[in-house]
Amino acid sequence: MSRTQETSAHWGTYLVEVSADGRDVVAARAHADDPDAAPAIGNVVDAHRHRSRVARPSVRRRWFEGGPSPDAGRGDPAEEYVEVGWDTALDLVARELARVRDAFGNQAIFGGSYGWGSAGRLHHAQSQLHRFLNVIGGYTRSVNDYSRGASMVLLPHLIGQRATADLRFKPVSWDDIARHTDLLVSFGGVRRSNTWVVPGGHARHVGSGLAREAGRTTRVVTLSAQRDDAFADLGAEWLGVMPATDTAVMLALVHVLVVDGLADDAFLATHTVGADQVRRYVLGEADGVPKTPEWAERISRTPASAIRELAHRMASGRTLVNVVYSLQRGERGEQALFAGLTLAAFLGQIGLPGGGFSHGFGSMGDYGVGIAGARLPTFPQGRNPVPDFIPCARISDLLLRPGEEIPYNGGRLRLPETRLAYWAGGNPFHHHQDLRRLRRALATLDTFVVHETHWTPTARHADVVLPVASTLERDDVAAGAGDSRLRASPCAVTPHGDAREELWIYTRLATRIGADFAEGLDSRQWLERIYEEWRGRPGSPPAPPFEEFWRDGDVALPQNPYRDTVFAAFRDDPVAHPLETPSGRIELFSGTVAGFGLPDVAGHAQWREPTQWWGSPLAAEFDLHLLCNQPSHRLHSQLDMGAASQSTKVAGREPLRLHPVDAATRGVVDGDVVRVRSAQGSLLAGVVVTDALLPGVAQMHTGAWFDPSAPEVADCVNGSVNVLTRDVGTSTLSQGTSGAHVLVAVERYDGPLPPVRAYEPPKLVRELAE
Ligand SMILES: Nc1nc2c(c(=O)[nH]1)N[C@H]1C(S)=C(S)[C@@H](COP(=O)(O)OP(=O)(O)OC[C@H]3O[C@@H](n4cnc5c(=O)[nH]c(N)nc54)[C@H](O)[C@@H]3O)O[C@H]1N2
Ligand SMILES: Nc1nc2c(c(=O)[nH]1)N[C@H]1C(S)=C(S)[C@@H](COP(=O)(O)OP(=O)(O)OC[C@H]3O[C@@H](n4cnc5c(=O)[nH]c(N)nc54)[C@H](O)[C@@H]3O)O[C@H]1N2
Ligand SMILES: [Mo]
Repeated sequence: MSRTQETSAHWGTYLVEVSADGRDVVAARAHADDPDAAPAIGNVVDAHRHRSRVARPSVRRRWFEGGPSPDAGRGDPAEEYVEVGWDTALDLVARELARVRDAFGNQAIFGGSYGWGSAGRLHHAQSQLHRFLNVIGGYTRSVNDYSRGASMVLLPHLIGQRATADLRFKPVSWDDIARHTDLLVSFGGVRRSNTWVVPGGHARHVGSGLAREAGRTTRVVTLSAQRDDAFADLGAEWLGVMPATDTAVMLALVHVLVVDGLADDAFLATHTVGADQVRRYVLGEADGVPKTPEWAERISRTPASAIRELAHRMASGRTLVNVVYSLQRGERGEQALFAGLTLAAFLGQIGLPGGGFSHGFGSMGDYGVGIAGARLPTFPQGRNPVPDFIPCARISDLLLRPGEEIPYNGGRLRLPETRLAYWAGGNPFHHHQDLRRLRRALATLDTFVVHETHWTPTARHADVVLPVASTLERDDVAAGAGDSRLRASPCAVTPHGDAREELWIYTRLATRIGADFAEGLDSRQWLERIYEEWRGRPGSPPAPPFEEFWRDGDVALPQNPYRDTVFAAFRDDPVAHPLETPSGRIELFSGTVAGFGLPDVAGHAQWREPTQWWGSPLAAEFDLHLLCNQPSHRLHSQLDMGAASQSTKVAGREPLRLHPVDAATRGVVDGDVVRVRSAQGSLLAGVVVTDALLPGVAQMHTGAWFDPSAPEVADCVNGSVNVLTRDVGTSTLSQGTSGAHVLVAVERYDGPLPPVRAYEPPKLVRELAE
């Protein structure tokens, strides 16, 4: 008899059916009461016992035999791994950590380990690793994320820390939009598929339903290069804009507001600083170029008449300006955010219900739910005494430019020399840009240790791979921001092969290095401890003792809608409730940022040409603008071998969407294989022809597993977009990722088709002594 139980992932809470022997997941399905379950659930069964699971601790043979050393062979598909027992593996890793620490210092260990891992609160891979590295003396860390790398640095200068946090955790609700907003103007789409994901997962996916409701009463305009960015039920009007050019459109909208007398001068005078500099800039007094709709059309291809009309519509009622994350995930990405905030300020509605500015509507499923996030149980990470850090997207720079300095947020960061990198819960060969460069960067290490469930491309670059138990193989608790329930996510099946919980691994590694990781507790005791600590904290919701919670399977979280935002109070009285900026107001001109004297970011929003846009000189050779956005049928690269993700593939590889005109000029049709080239690298993809794109724009999702097995054909034969993208910071201010965009050339590929080998494990040999 099989049994069915609940489990939780970033793509939601769902049910798994487990075989009678407790070994296999035989089915995975949505909860009956989940109104919009994620298709990613359909990947779970195949991925769980896939041959790409890591079964035993594995050591790259050349490292095993030759010892720690820089090695350009890392990631070579021909590299062999030696499977060893846990004692051998733990001895090797402990000895190497101690060597690096003692010979070079703890800053020579990079433990940033960016990545989403899995949803549980205890087995949170990064927290576990950080605690471990802290107890052995610390590590070089990373800050910010790949999602909002530019926003996280820029916004605090413009609106202060607390208002920045509100934009993320107390955004306007769909309910307020339905009730108050006449017009929602979204730069970048409100994609239904992106709302399937919430960090920590949600008990039910209510976001798209709320959005649909709001769409009944609120007019929605999306500006995007893709018509189907906004989901159909929203009934949005589509305005085409070439990627990476929104800033020009936003500035032109401000221009119209100014010259047609539609700007809210009273609000600008009392609640902002810098409106004059913006006015001078959009009128062309500063640089001789008035930022008219006609000027913007030449940059964005958005019709000037549509821009002019939109400005008038925006000024005629309650309007919300939304900028999704992707706009700032590119070179000069700060500017779109800065200009979007500036536009909202000129409309004068910031702080009004359903009006003003939002950032990230449609980017994650927790936006718009409108429920204050309850505090959740957390695994304590301890303290890191090492001061060194990098913005997370500067990982290749860290390894390739030791001893150099890079500009960051007005200061300069020294890049320490790194000997060992330790990654758990992330897949840099999914998330980072310019994978050929990343490969060169990793070649500089003495040692690369990776904890993984699967033989991901990152694991295949590691010297030591330790197999970890998946979410389905351990007890945990899960919830996301604004969630309705804190849920037990009990172990469903026995671990694959010799896989172990990370807590088990770190406990033993720490002991070998003479440190204490777990304070004598096993993972079940830790689970109880973080739950009880949470329950006992002032401000936590009423919750039963752990045993009762575990038996019941969940506890309700308070569902309090919030209204008390920083912006609402600031709007009412900017003197009594100033923002945490130098002026206390919204800084449309930031003296702080201007004072940094950066070559690429000024004190106010500006149109700054990136290298990756259709008007750049590069476009002569690379004549299509490729959007590299989030996949609908998986989370990033996770479970890409599963049925749901594979169902989206074309010719067995990641699909590339092309406009019919662009397909015709290249002589390709649906189902063809193409070679896609950028200045950085090349890949194979399967073609989908659609008129949902603007001509000149192509689109691929991130997350196909990097497959370097046929370099004579392409750098990746499976379609990982990050072989194409450019590894350069958004700007010298924030140093975020530029992964959202890249210019490419596309041609039909008629040669012999290499097989996709991304989901095969490497050649494994057993250590003879074991
Ligand atoms: N070109 C381009 N690149 C992008 C983006 C883009 O838009 N365009 N988006 C960026 C963004 S916003 C993000 S957030 C990143 C996402 O990048 P990542 O978060 O690195 O991507 P994931 O595929 O989620 O990688 C998580 C890895 O953790 C592993 N894992 C799961 N659970 C556990 C666990 O318990 N322990 C351990 N040790 N491992 C576990 C999974 O097998 C998987 O390999 O990608 C970024 N990269
Ligand atoms: N199903 C699923 N959902 C996810 C994720 C996932 O992996 N799978 N990942 C989650 C994560 S970690 C994050 S950070 C969020 C990311 O959330 P977003 O950054 O909002 O998501 P993207 O899909 O990268 O981009 C959204 C849309 O923006 C448009 N776009 C891109 N560049 C431009 C531009 O320059 N101008 C305009 N106007 N539009 C542009 C693209 O058409 C794209 O479809 O998604 C989350 N949601
Ligand atoms: Mo993200």
